[in-house]
Amino acid sequence: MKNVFFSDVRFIKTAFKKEDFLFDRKSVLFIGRSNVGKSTLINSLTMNKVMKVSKTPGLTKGLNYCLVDSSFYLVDAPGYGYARNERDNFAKMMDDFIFSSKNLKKVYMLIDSRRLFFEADLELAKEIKSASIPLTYIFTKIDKLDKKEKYALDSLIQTLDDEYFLVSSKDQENLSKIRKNIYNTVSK
Ligand SMILES: Nc1nc2c(ncn2[C@@H]2O[C@H](COP(=O)(O)OP(=O)(O)OP(=O)(O)O)[C@@H](O)[C@H]2O)c(=O)[nH]1
Ligand SMILES: [Mg+2]
Repeated sequence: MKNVFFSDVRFIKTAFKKEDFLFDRKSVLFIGRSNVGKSTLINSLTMNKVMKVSKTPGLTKGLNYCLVDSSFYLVDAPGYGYARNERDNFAKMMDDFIFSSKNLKKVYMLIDSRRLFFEADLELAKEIKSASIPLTYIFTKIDKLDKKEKYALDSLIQTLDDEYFLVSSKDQENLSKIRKNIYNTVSK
């Protein structure tokens, strides 16, 4: 397959509860701790400033739907592990989304490659697998790694059974692979 580009990209809406979710098209979901770079990645993939990005964690609220080429949704989730009082709401919303979305084809879990896995990541990964939804890890911010961190990431990757990608918002290299992966996922 040649390079895949997402040419028509539209922000559709923010959903806060089950009644607001969209089931009319296939979707892929981006999750991860606050500040790992979910919204940045969606903007890089779409080459569009469709999502809001900030240095301050906790910016994205609700599930943000972005429609690509009138055919599928990229869904940006709020980060976890930041605002304590929002944790219960977040857990309920994600449970609803993961278990009620027949059209959810894959979850991309973003992991800050300097920090690697936290307990919350592993718990959520377990839940996604229990719902039989394919899970792919994306390690972000690889431009920031020092030697020791690179070694830690390499060691971790060797233990992974699941599909994964490495990305940096400073480097276009792996974006094309991820676009292809999304395209193949929603074309099945
Ligand atoms: N150096 C570097 N910075 C990045 C990268 N990806 C994201 N960032 C920065 O990380 C910060 C957080 O990015 P966001 O995309 O808002 O993160 P998020 O996961 O959507 O955060 P929440 O919505 O709060 O959960 C921003 O300052 C980005 O510019 C990357 O690959 N490399
Ligand atoms: Mg965000």
